[in-house]
Amino acid sequence: MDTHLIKELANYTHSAEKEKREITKITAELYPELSIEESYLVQEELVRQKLEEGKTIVGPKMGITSEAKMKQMNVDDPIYGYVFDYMVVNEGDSISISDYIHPKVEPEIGFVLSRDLEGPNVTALDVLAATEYVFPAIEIIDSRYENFNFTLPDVIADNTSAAGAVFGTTLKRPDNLELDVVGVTLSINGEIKALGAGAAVLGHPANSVARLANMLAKKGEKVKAGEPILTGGLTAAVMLSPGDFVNVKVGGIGDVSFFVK
Ligand code: OOG
Ligand code: MG
Repeated sequence: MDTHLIKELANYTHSAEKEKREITKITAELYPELSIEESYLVQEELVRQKLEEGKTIVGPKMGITSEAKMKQMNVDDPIYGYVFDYMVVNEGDSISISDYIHPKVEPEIGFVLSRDLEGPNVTALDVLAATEYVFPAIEIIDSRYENFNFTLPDVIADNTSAAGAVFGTTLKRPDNLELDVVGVTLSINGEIKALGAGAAVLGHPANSVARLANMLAKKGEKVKAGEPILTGGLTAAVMLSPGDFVNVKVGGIGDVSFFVK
């Protein structure tokens, strides 16, 4: 895959994001043979373009880490992408639906590490020993592809549908939590739309951070201390509509909310 094609594909998803416009997935016509490895090269170029525009990375995100997400999106392997500064929504704030294409929300458990973790052999135990705190989070995903229809390489080249993140401010040390058996609810206007437990994410959300460290090691990068890390949707994602009040509650940790206008 030459650099010209990498740039072309990064421009393709990047311009769709900026113009809030749906596009046909890359593997439909543009480049059907796009592999996972190539799609991460496209993602790297997309990240480079954003950084060049002055945007900054807030933290990494894992995706497709639960069976609920695998089934909903019809893809079957964990992937990673990045949350940027312009995507962050403050807890309790409002978003405008017109700033997105077809946004959905998913409940997630976030981690912040006190020291860097470098793969390839990072375990969940390493992650928990290095965890400064965990927090409740809501991810807003907005695939640039028509009807959220994509293959794994497509979604990787689209920065894993990253569009928004609401980080809860109830920070808890993980020592006294059993993150695999904590319950999680996603409510919209007071009605529970989805629910699950921490174990939905690769058996334990710490496994997701370990997996991230081990995947990043392939390109010589690590999971950095201090960055908020999203471990992936615990449940299927839910479509947003104007007027929605979205709340995610994580047992023993706290809750986080925002409004949709
Ligand atoms: C891809 C993003 C997946 C998650 O938490 O599983 C993701 C998508 O579903 O559009 O962020
Ligand atoms: Mg997610």
